[in-house]
Amino acid sequence: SILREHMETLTRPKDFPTLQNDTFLRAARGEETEHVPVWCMRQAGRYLPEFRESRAGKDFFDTCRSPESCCELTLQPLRRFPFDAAIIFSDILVVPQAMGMDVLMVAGKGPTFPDPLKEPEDLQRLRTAVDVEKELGYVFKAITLTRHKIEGKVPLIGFTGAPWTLMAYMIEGGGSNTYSKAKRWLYRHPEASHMLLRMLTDVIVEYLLGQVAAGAQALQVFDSHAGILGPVQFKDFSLPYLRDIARRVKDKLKETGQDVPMIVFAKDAHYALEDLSQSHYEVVGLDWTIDPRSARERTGGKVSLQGNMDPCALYSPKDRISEIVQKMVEGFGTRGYIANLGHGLYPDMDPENVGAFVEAVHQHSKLMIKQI
Ligand code: 1CP
Repeated sequence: SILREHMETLTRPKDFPTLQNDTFLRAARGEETEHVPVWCMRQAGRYLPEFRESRAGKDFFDTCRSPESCCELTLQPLRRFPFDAAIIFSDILVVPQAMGMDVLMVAGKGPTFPDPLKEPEDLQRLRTAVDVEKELGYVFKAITLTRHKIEGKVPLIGFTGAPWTLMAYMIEGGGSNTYSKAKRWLYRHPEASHMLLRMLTDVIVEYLLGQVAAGAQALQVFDSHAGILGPVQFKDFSLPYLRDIARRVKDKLKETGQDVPMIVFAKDAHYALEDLSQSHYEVVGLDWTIDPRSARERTGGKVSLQGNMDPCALYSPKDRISEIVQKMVEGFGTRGYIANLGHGLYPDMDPENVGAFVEAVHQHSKLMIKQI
């Protein structure tokens, strides 16, 4: 273990402050903890008045390109709530930007691609060899700065969009109800679709490795639009790339003795739970449409689970939130479990209820662990 400590010193990139609360990392690896760790997707978001103030009048992607702003926005929720992890403020759409596409944030509409991919010929507009350090170095800087400023309080999570989810945005040009333009590619242009998914996968692997080198202590892959695919298309157009990402990132990290837990969150893809639990990710994130006990059964103790309270449950009174949390924690069990919502917080949510959620997870899980 002295050797192990020595190895850790050698590979520690930038002399970061010592981690004080590693509950989230231990739960990700299925180890024992004193309480169930908790964080929220979109915890750095518009439900916080200080977030709205910091973001006011500034372009969204300009904010993403400012390491100081990203650091401040990442830290804001930690000042209010005893979350067990932080997620770097950024967006999944910085990857299509790095590949040469324009993406604007339009107020009231969300992210918009003025010139989306329409036909396979349009793939020629994408950069073939993306210099990830040059195009996305601002994210790496934000991570390094935040890892220092977090002062070892909790681990810092890096993230990316999954290939299918990013492909969907690049073809749709923004959010969509049906994703029929992107799905049209899958049926009509399967080879071009696979080519695009491979291009995205290559950039994503480099991007995640860069995030770890910069200081990210865990990685989450968001396949937010997995649910629009059925089981057959998911197996063909998403799962192989999700697996490839985890395999390649882990193999590369192993070369330098590093090991960072990876989380896959394929929203609304519970038809793929068995497959996802055998895809080299330590943690499978769950949306709220699946029952905790059945998720445990179907993943057979192979992975840790993360989730999955309906975000809208935060509209309940606080005592009701506590009851809902207790049921959820009982359903998942306290080992190999990271509490979270089944998707991100909404802008109209009451920060006090977010606090009640975090407190309920800690309180109920501490009691349950003592009773074991
Ligand atoms: O001005 C604003 O603040 C706009 C709201 C916002 C925020 C706070 C957007 C626009 N992005 C973000 C930050 C963000 N995006 C984070 C930060 C860290 C945190 O969670 O605290 C993360 C992890 C993301 C990831 C992201 N962006 C996803 C995956 C997660 C998910 O919600 O499924 C997706 C799909 C996006 C695209 C995106 N960015 C923003 C919006 C409104 C959307 C969704 C658009 C749509 O599909 O309609």
